[in-house]
This record gives sequence, C-alpha cells and structure tokens, in this order.
Amino acid sequence: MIEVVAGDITTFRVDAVVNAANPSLLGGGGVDGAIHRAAGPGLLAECRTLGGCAPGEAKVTHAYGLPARIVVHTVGPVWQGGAFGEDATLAACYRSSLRVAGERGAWTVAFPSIATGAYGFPLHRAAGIAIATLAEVMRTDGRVARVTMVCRGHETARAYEDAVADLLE
Ligand code: AR6
Repeated sequence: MIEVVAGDITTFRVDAVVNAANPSLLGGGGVDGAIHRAAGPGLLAECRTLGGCAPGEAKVTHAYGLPARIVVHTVGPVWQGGAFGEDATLAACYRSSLRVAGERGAWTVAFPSIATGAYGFPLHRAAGIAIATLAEVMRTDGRVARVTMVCRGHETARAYEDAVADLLE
C-alpha cells in the first residue's frame, strides 16, 4: 500500500523515516535540516561514524527525538539535465531505502520527495520514478507493508497522487 499525504515528515509515527541527505551525511537544509533539528544532536553524532553515503545508496541510524524508530539516510542525484544517470540513481534511492528498512524489520516507512528540492530533479518525473519503483519493490519483496509519501505542499502531493493514479490505470 502506498499513500500520499501533505505534511511534515518529522511528525510521523512510522517505523522508518527516510532522509534526503547529501553524501557527507552531516546535515544540510530542506528535509535533512528538519530531520536533524527534530532528532537532536545524537543523530549527527551517529552520522559522523558512517563515513558518508554515495548517491543511490542508503544507511540507517537510530531516530533519537523523532517519533520514528529508525532513520534511513539516502542521497539523491543532483539534476544535471537527465543524461547523467539521474533517473537510475533516483530509483536506486527508493530501492535501497526500502531494502535496508525491511532488513531492520520496518513495516511502515515514510519518504520525502527525494531530490526535488535543492537537487532540482523535475517533480513529475521524480514522482513517476518514485511510485513505479516503490510499487515494484513492494510487489516482489513483501517486508515493508505501508509506504507514506510525505509531501511538503499541495503541488508536490498532487504530483505523487497523479503518479499513483497513472500506475493504477
Ligand atoms: N517534511 C517533508 N518534506 C519536506 C520537509 C519536511 N519537513 N522539508 C522539506 N521537504 P530537499 P533534495 C521537501 O531540498 O532535493 C539538503 O540540504 C521539500 O519541499 O530537502 O534531495 C541535503 O543536505 C522537497 O519537496 O532535498 C542535500 O544537500 C523535498 O523535501 C540536499 O538538500 C526534498 O527537498 C538534498 O536535496
């Protein structure tokens, strides 16, 4: 099951919250900044031990002050026009995040709209890739039962709702 909601991902009581981080894993703006602020300094301290993260990969930490159990940190592609493997890297973010969440026993996972803020990935293209990848992984690997796409703003939510509708057609 995939649902789309508008809201602030730091308030969601789910097993795993996904963070749209950068390769240093040492915090930043956007959803990354919000997650670090809400989690508190323990999150940054644990992130310092992880040695960074390559685009498309995912690493897990505790969630500290967040209502979630774990945080899955993934790094989206910086949009460079679309000919530099950005689509494949974005799909890999969703795939590897679901995999590591499932490995840690997470049933419910909340995702932000990875790469469509500071990294500039076109929203509708990103939404199509996200929803198609999530649906494919959830069909073949039943460990995660529910994914919530948590969108900041109604335009973003609408793009993901459209992508879900496209998939059901
Ligand atoms: N809850 C849910 N979504 C949010 C929240 C929130 N609290 N805050 C922002 N968003 P971005 P990126 C949305 O820029 O494009 C960071 O500095 C936001 O509106 O956070 O992957 C990292 O350190 C947008 O729809 O992530 C990296 O350097 C979406 O989250 C870089 O930004 C993603 O926007 C990563 O860029």
